[in-house]
Amino acid sequence: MLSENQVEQTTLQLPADSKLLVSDFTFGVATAAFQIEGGASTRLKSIWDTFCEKPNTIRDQSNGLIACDHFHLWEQDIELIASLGVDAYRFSISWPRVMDKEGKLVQEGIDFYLKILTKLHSKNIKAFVTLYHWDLPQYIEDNGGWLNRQTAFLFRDYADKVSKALGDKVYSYATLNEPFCSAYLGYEIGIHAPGLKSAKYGKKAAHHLLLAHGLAMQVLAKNSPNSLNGIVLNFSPCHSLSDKPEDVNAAKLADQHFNQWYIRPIIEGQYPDLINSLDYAHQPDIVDGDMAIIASPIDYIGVNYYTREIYQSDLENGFQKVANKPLPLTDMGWEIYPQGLTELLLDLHLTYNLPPIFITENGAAMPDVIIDNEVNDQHRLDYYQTHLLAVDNAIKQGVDIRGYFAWSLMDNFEWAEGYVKRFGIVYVDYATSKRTIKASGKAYRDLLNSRLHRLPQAIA
Ligand code: GCO
Repeated sequence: MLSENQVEQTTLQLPADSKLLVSDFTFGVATAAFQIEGGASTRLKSIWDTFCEKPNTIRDQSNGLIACDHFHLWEQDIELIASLGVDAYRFSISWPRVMDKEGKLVQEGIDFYLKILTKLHSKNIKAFVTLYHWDLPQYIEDNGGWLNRQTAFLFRDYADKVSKALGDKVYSYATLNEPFCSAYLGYEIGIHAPGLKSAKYGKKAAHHLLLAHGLAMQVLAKNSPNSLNGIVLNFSPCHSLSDKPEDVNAAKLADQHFNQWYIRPIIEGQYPDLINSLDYAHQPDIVDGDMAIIASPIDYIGVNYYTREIYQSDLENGFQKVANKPLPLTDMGWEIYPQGLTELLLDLHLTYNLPPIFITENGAAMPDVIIDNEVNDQHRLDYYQTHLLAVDNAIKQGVDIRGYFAWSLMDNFEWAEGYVKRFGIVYVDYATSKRTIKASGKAYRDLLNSRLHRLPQAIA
């Protein structure tokens, strides 16, 4: 039983002066191709297909062959998205669906996305398209993947062909989603595809990813000058366990490795000073002119935020993540720390000369249960409530934030966690593919509708 002062809030509420209620603030939901599409027999293999086939890589031994079957259910999914009253939908293009091994466009693959774009347009929903959300074609990995400089040029070619084929139907492009995850999780510690593990690989892969981003930005500026073109990065503020100088330094070092390593070259054309103290074998292979390409102008920066991390000093590596997290935690074991989002946004704003920011992902995995067609995900709803206020707070302190996307539209393949972790504001029954809007999804919808009621012109 709840006591009187613990009344559950079943709606999302923003103060009347909230900067999120202005008519040009964009609210959306986000997904990624490999996590929802399925339809694997109609595309080439990606590194995630291969990774899933290896033993002990995915917690529930699952894969992305069917996933949410969005490949077949896309039309009803867009109806669902529209029913939530969002302004925008962020999704990714599967590179192995739209290009063949010779680097030629596959028309059937492009047609799939053209149908989606046309339907979104008919619903007045802006399309935020991510070109790379981790599903590298396996044949490219077979040639070294992101450790091979050539992959950056293959990505440029892919971005060129896709952006020409999609024409003016895309409101915004992101070149890459979270290059940190591709480089560090995929090539340095091996918990994501392609599962390589070497301290030598992480920064080399990261450099080629960043180069790919810069090359693609140049192509997008030419092919799609009217869309908002940028990149999506993930950040976790790095806090120190204590005030001891060695712990404070440990947190700073982790921040350089995991956060600043990606944003600084993009905004300032330089890696953090940490580069000077890296072992030679761990250094990225930088060719003259690369940094200027990486720093090609961007129209916006996408910020993904889930949690903060706490570090202490460590003699061997300089820093070590503290395993015991302060409560409360999400089902991923990630600390719920909304003030970290305000802190992060202010910090980025004060450190860099940034273009407008979109919060391109924010959300939480919770141990959902469905009873009588209802999912009462109170904890997720609370997570959204506190994080939306955290964004509002940052805007009020002067940060230029133009939009917010909930991760995720629906439960999906959560990478190494398989289908065990649910991030959706819509529940997916994987046996039947049935979708059910959770309490958090209804609250999100009601918040957006109340806003549209106040400002009927919100969807331009
Ligand atoms: C990410 C990924 C998502 C994850 C989400 C939760 O960009 O990190 O885009 O694919 O599902 O972050 O871990």
